[in-house]
Amino acid sequence: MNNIISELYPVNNEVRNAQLLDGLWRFCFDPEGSGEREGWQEKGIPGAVSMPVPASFSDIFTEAWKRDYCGDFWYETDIFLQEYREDRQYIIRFGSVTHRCTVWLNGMQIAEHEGGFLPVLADVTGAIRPGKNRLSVKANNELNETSIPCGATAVQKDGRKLASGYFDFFNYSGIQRSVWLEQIPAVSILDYSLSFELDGADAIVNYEVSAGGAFDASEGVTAVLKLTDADGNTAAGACGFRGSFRVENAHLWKVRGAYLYSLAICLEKDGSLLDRYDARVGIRTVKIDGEKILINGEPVYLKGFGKHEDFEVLGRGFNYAVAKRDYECMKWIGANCFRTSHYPYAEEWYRMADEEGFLIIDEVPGVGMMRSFANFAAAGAGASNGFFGDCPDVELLQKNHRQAVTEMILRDKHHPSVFAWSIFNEAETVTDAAHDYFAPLFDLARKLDPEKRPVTGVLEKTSSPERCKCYPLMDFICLNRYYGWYISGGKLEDAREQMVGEMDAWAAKKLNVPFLFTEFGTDTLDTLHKLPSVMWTQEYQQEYMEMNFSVFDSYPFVQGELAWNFADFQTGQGIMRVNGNKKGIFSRNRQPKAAAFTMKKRWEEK
Ligand code: EVA
Repeated sequence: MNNIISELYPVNNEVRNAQLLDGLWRFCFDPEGSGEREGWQEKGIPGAVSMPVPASFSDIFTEAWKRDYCGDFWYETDIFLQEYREDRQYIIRFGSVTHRCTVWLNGMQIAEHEGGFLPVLADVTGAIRPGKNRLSVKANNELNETSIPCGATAVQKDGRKLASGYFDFFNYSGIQRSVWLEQIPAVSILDYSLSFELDGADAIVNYEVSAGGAFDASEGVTAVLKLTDADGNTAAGACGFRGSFRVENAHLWKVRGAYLYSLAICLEKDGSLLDRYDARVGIRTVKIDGEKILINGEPVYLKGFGKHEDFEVLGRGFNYAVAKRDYECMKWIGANCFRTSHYPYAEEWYRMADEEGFLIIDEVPGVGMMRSFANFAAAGAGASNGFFGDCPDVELLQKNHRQAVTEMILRDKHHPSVFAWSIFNEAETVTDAAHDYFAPLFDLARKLDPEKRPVTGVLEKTSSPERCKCYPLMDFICLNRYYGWYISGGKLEDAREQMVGEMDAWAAKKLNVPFLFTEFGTDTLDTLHKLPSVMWTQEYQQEYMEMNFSVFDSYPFVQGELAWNFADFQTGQGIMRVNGNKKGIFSRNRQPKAAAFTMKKRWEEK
């Protein structure tokens, strides 16, 4: 765990410098897994080709074996440092490396990280030198039942490995997010936490700042905070490592009406500046009150999508233009929320959501905890298994899961957009072993979050009101349901009856918590029309949505609808997928299908 190095997003100011290392790196596969033994970290990688960073390597090549490659692979680049300063700390920060990596600088190991969707941090103070430095990364994208997401790795007849995820998205891999070299003061701000209370027109901001390096607070180092409004006027200030301050007539961050303050957090000694971190702050509160979700004390009905980081050629590589287009499409359709299904996204997504006023359910890669690549279908057919009872090393799995929850909350707790944490998607939840596995992870999330946001998990069909043992852990309940697709496909009236049957059973429990539909949808080809409709056509997707909406509207505890999926996305190959999952309301190139207009009409009125 990288808990000593700060997770704070890189900033540039008078004392901090963050240099992007993105661009064309050198790349090679290492199918024998022999690179480290052969000293590639010292000698350089053999037979390298150029590879864009950030991007998944998968859809860059034209050969199938490279797209489907599973095993070790290497990236390498040169970093040029003009001057080494003794009073600075040097940090290399990868937004993520999927799914695990070891990193060297000039042949010296500087980091090792498990988990493919959260930052990899390396303190290279002392290791980096003036002039040219070689940065080498050995990454690996195998899947197993002790890492998250879960899956299996098979060896094929030709000796090549093949990953099969217990999940429905392509196992995109590589350095998929930006890489930075940060230079920060030797005495530096490690972390800060904020929480908010509303008091009439004012807000009380409770804060805590932690600092590290060669310093001792008793030696006269102090934290000084200054909050500035969007017009550049000072709104509040405070001194000391913890405390609270009042913002008079606070301008609140609202859903689809964002307002961000700037917060300068400074470390000072005898009036001189040691470090400064520039944060953006959205003042808002989150609360669950009975069946309602309250933002700033007001109920909000969630409208939006489960998404993926996914696009042509880039794979899961972050790209500002694609992300911006997604926000524009979501605004056009009247959405206000999305879930980062099924892993924490690149941090730029959250920074943009803060600005655009979207709510986010932030999800760890706790997906595939059911031994089936298509549990949504298997479950529909009544299948289920006790994943946690016979997982090969449940303690190791839980350790990796705990690490992901910790790193996600440390990374994302500052975002006003993030209003809830999701601990799993469609895990097995029907055994006592599942409950015992998840309970400590829910506790951990509650403990780590200074704002005590709601914590949830996402339930598939087997997790029924009668059988699920994990819903009592959740602050609100998320259901993924495909009545009219995997169940009673093509028979929407039968589907409605079954769906109502299940909803009546939930209602009878009188849980007095909000419910969200976090997935519902139909595979739909953006080229296919038919009257009367049949499955896979755009007309069917519209009728399915209308049926679902009418059921949602008859249960007041349903407080949101996140359709599956925002856009079509790549999956592995199989008879259930036509070059990927086609449940998008938008096509993969972000154009609306017919149902988008149905949803726009509803969401603009709701
Ligand atoms: C689907 N169903 O069938 C989706 C999957 C998703 O892509 C699910 O949570 O239940 C899963 O990953 O299209």
